[in-house]
Amino acid sequence: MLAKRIIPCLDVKGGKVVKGVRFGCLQPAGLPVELAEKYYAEGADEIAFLDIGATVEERKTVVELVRRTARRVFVPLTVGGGIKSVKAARELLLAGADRVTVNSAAVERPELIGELAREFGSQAVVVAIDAKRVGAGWEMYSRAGSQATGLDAVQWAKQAEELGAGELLVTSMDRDGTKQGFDVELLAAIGVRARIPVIASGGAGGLQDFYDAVAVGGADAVLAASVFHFGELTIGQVKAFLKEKRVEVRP
Ligand code: 0VR
Repeated sequence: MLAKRIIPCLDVKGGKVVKGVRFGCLQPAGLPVELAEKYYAEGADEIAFLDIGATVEERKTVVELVRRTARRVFVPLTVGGGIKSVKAARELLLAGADRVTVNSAAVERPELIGELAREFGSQAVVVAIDAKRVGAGWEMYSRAGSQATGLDAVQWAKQAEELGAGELLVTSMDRDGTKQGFDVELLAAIGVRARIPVIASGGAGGLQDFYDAVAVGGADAVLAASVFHFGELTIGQVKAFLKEKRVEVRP
């Protein structure tokens, strides 16, 4: 059984780590490289950077952040936010990222997923699914949660896999930053359809949430931001709890 991965997520805007609730009211949450080093020292299995700024300037800043982090942090770095082309992905991978995540650009041009997979291998391509509950299902959102796409999130996840995605980063917009727990129904709905790994994201509030994401939601990895940035939980505490519950984790 593959170990479940714990992935702290650093949402970056203006060169600083920020954290909001349901993709809004962003608060400062620390310095990116220092925070990444701290989480690496605490035993993070991967580190995710999400560039939520919208400008070209921001993109240059994030490339530099990745370059500096990759010299100090020796676990896989996954970087996303505004990636629209193979060229932009290559710049981040050459700077030291191991994988890129795409959302809006893949919704607008689904063939981007295959282009990235053919160029870098599926293992370097994560498709981010930002989903909001609508009726009995979930709608896919793009553009940092601002644009309803009209797409069914579960269908889109399946399509992303068929197009070449190596992993799915499934974020519940309803739960993001709320610490009310993951949307395990969303995770399970996608997990039963997709053969590729699913990273749970959005809503981590306590130790039990991490367990529920893997045991009930079937996630292969768990991403969190608020509880780690605001010092409510450490990665060590999460891993010890999961180990106690007989969930395989990397020491
Ligand atoms: P927590 O609930 O704090 O653990 O959030 C984890 C995860 O949802 C966030 O770090 C991140 O995926 C939220 N995403 C986006 C965004 C936040 C602000 C603006 C845009 C985006 O595009 O994903």
